[in-house]
Amino acid sequence: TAVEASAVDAPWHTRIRGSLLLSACGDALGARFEGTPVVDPAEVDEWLAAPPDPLRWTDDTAMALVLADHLVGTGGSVDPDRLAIEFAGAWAAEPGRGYGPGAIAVLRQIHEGALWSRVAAGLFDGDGSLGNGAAMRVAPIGLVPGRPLSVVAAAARRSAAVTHTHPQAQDGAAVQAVAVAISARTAPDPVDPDRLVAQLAVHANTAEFRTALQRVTALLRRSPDPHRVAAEVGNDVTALGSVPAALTAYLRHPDDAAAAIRFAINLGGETDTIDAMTGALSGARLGDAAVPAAWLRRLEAADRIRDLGGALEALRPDRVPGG
Ligand code: R7I
Ligand code: MG
Repeated sequence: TAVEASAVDAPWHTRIRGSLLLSACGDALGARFEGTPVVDPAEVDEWLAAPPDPLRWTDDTAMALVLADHLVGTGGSVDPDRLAIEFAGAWAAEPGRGYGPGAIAVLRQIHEGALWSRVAAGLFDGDGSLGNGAAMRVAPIGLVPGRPLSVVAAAARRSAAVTHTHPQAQDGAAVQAVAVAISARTAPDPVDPDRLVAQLAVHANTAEFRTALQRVTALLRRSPDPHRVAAEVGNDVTALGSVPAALTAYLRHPDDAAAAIRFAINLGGETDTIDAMTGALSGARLGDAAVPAAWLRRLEAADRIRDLGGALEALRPDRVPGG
């Protein structure tokens, strides 16, 4: 229809803002159901129709905004030493946002003066965290204009490393950032799920992640309901158990932001983070006009998020001197 066509034809700058705003909405809306193994869809519908005011987001968005600010400050690249200190500062200022235990351990030590490179790799008996905390915050890297996808993936890994050194957490960040970048760049064509997932698999280094992405492709052919998606690709706090789930929720409703967000919450489990990642993808494709007004009006710090979107857009190569 004409309405759908214009929504999917959203200009670039509205897509950057749309991604940041819808991700924050998804985080805030999903937080209510975080840790609920099986959610009641009727309760979700009620909640989405009349969410509280203000709609308060969690660590996912807090860290994404730090990263967006960082990118604006550096001109679009990742400086891990600075980024680590900035993340730690945001945690210390607002420790009650719902940070994961591994993240808290790293951020506390960095805040006390430790080098990220000395602490992040030591987490979980030296495995490094495989939590979804690097993927949940990575969208702004995919929204920096004009970067080749390989550069997006590399920057995502660098941003992940300050807290998440496990290869699966790094894959989660790289795949989510590249997915956001592709979603922000490829309108107005209809989404081709097979093609998108294949493009993402190129940026996954671990066999586990590539297998999970193959599962997404197979699953989408069967138009799965949320229960089935959670059972087959997961809905948990790991990167492997949440990035493919968020991608699936987005691809079930690529042209309807509210439906994608609802689908992600109905997965249950780690709803705030899965919803934040789904929102980042959906908003990147559809632009800020697709963010439901009832959510946007209530969203905590919506003006700051919008301004950050504008500042990221200003990094467009043709607007940066020498860029
Ligand atoms: O990844 P992280 O920042 O957590 C993000 C999640 C998001 O959903 C937020 O909204 C918040 O709710 O938490 O924090 P981490 O503590 O590094 O990782 C999350 C969890 O993953 C850990 O608390 C562990 O339960 C698990 N985990 C691991 N378990 C075993 N072995 C992470 N790494 C390992 C591991 O190597
Ligand atoms: Mg959270």
